[in-house]
Amino acid sequence: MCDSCGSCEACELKRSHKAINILDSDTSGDVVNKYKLTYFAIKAIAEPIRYLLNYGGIQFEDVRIKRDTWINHKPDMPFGQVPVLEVNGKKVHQSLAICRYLGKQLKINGNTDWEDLEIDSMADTINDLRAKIALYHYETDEEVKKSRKLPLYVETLPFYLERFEAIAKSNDGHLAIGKLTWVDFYFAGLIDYFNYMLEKNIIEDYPHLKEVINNVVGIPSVKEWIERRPLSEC
Ligand SMILES: N[C@@H](CCC(=O)N[C@@H](CS)C(=O)NCC(=O)O)C(=O)O
Repeated sequence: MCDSCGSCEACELKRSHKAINILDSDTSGDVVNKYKLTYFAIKAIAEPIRYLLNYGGIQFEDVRIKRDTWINHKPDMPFGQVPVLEVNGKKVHQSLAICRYLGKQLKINGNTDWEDLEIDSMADTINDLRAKIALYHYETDEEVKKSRKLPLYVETLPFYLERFEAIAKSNDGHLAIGKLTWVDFYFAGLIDYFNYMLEKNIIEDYPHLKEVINNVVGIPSVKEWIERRPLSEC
């Protein structure tokens, strides 16, 4: 048992209490927060948020909209897209901003503005990589898609992954500031989506990136979520 490892039973308990305490309460002290996460029935860009909510012991309604009914829900979303997190009826969009917010709430952000900057810059870089992969994966013109494939696999991917690997190595199996932060959850939550879009395990040859993932998915509450979450292809 330890007080700060982040993954033992004592830490889990402390975290779930902390998650409840940090949330707003009404004047009687009763916890009133209701969390609802709306997305499609896939992991993709909502899964880092689901990991963080589970890590924090925060109960949430996991709403999974079917593609054929999406058109009915779209007008209800602040910018017509999902994921959308709703806290006591207040809606907020943008997956990265939501992860950052939960990271702060759960105290897995930086201790200084500079540390927050280091975490943010990694998160934005992961998001840049996501955009480049998506540009290839979602291209509908087969010729254009083909022309994007080689540069993506041979140049772009190694460019990012080699740098991520070096960062993970020098940060003791984390992507920033040498300890578990929300950007580790961001990467671990997105990795299945990356692998799906690229049809390969992109971190196969990167042991320190595997460590980053394992440091997240090995946390009991996250592990438990992975075991019970609905199956989805990406
Ligand atoms: N930058 C936004 C992107 C949101 C986004 O692209 N959502 C897609 C699903 S991954 C969506 O809602 N698509 C349906 C639509 O645009 O009608 C975020 O990270 O939350």
